[in-house]
Amino acid sequence: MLLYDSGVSGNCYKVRLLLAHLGRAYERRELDVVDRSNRAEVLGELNPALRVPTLVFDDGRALGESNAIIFYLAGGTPYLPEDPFERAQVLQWQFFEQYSHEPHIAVLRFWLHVAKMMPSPDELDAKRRDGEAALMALERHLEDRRFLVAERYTIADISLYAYTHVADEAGFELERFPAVLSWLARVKEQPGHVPIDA
Ligand SMILES: N[C@@H](CCC(=O)N[C@@H](CS)C(=O)NCC(=O)O)C(=O)O
Repeated sequence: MLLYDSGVSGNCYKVRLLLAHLGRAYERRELDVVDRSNRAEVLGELNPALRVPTLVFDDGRALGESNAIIFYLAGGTPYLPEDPFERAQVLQWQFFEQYSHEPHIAVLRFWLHVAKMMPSPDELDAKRRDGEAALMALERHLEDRRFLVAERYTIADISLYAYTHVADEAGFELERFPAVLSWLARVKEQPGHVPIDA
């Protein structure tokens, strides 16, 4: 397998983290996430969105979208429940991540920490407000739970861990979310865990 990757990307980290848990070998090809000038040339036939992560299997088939990739790779493993309702709950959190969490926390982190660009005060306020709302939703859910779905570690946790554990790089104060902090520590303790910069 070949992963078109970026070391700073939480979306790519979701794939690397699950592959590490599964002990599966793969090759990494790093793409620049700021200079996108070669995207069409490199990913044109592989991913309609021209983004990383993109995973190419040994038979030539390719898959884009971080959450679709880990949903596929987790099939038949302990990281994706068999029960149809629990599988839907996993998807619920993955859609939440892509619509209510990543567009705020990851984008603000990208601006401030990766691209080193300063958004306008209005853009900054909007990202902070919406990112905090996402962290508060996680906090409420995790106050009386160990993991997001089925009280065990699944790809729902991987999807939300990716950008939550680096939310401080976007200026979010995680100390204000104690249940989230405890959950982050539990995720980090899972066998085979690797850091984002491994
Ligand atoms: N929804 C996509 C988002 C992927 C995405 O935004 N990738 C970023 C890196 S985190 C990227 O490729 N950025 C450069 C670009 O937009 O071409 C996913 O979850 O995989």
